Amino acid sequence: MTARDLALAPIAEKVARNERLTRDDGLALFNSWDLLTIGGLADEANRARNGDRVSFAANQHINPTNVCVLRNTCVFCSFARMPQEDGNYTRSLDEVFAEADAAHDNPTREFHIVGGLHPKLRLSYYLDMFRGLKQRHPDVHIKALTAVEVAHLARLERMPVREVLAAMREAGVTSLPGGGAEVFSPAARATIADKKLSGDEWLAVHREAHRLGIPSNCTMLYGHVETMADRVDHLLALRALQDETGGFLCYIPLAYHPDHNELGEALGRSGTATTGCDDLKNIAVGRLLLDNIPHVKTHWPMVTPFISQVALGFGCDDLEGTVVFERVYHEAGAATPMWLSYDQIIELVRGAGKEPVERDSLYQTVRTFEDWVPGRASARPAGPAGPSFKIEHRRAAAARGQGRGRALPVLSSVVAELE
Ligand code: V47
Repeated sequence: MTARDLALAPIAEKVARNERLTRDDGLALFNSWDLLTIGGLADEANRARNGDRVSFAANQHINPTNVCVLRNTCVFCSFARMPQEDGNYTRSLDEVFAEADAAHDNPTREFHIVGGLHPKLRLSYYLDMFRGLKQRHPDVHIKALTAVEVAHLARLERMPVREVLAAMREAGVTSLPGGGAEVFSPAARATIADKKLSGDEWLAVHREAHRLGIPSNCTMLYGHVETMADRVDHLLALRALQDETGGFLCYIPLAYHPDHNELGEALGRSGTATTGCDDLKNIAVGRLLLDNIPHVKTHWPMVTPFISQVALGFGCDDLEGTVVFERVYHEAGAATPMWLSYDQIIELVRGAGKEPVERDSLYQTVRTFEDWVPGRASARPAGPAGPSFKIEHRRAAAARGQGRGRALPVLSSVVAELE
């Protein structure tokens, strides 16, 4: 393929030779204006690996609690609440089971379970949840708890991370989601997620999981204060761990949403999420640098189903699934639908000229759709009914007049105002 930006010509040759890209190549890609060349190269790399297949899981997101001890220091997050803050919630196990029961009349294959770092919820709460879900829905895979939640439970229980992971696996967890990675750069992390576990600690939890035979996903949160070098270094750290363990199934770039959180306010970004070009570039560069991770997923609740459809031609072979009810990004201003039906997902994939494949959490094929008749799919619910399932946006700390922990470089003016 001929690059229009001449800086990309050597990279195009490497992609054609299936040669590993370097840090400088990553920087050249992120710094280039030539989106179509970058997308074309990523499409080439993806087709060589996955052909025209695009997979999705019929999944259901469940967020057991939004109470989080990092509420005041993860300034990019709009989901978390203090224990006494308006809008805080913690589900009983019966409530979680009732929410999951929406799966009975629907073809759910995966529960995606992530939430806040609750100061009091113990490991036994989560293990009972996993066992109860497995008992009620034996065929549904459980993808649960980010590395951050696992490390939090290990601290709370004074147990090694390895033992927490082994207990989760025993209770029915199939894989770990990729959240909590944010961006590994210590400088960016100090600004956006000061008290969260470090990049090395995040990688250590995934390394432990992989050693135990628990595969996982990985993510990068982009579009906030990170530099292009931060992005490349983050991707190279993921690639290095994958060389070591082979345990990552999928990479998902996560587009920062700036509404109802302190970072968006401090940056003056409320209402302005990432651009379509940057969303597509992050997908494509992820595909090109992560030559050892089998799948790249586009997360339509964040970047819109429209951008996700285009992303399928920019190196992506996996699409976020049916979801049912999404809180993390909708709290932060995402204006996308809460869920997509089977029909909508199949149409979206076919509209991109690709072949839809339903998969399970381990990327095994569940079904293909040659004989699919639109309209016959069981409709997905619009989320469980009831007031606690509505999104009630958090008021940012400044508006509430409550202070955050300590001053961070980029946010110092906002913090001064708060203190
Ligand atoms: O770690 C939080 C992100 C993640 C915002 O493995 C935000 O399949 C954008 O784990 N703007 C949690 N992003 C979600 C997660 C996940 C998501 C999708 C797929 C998978 C998977 C896992 O959500 C957090 C953080 O990076 N997040 N706040 C925000 N304002």
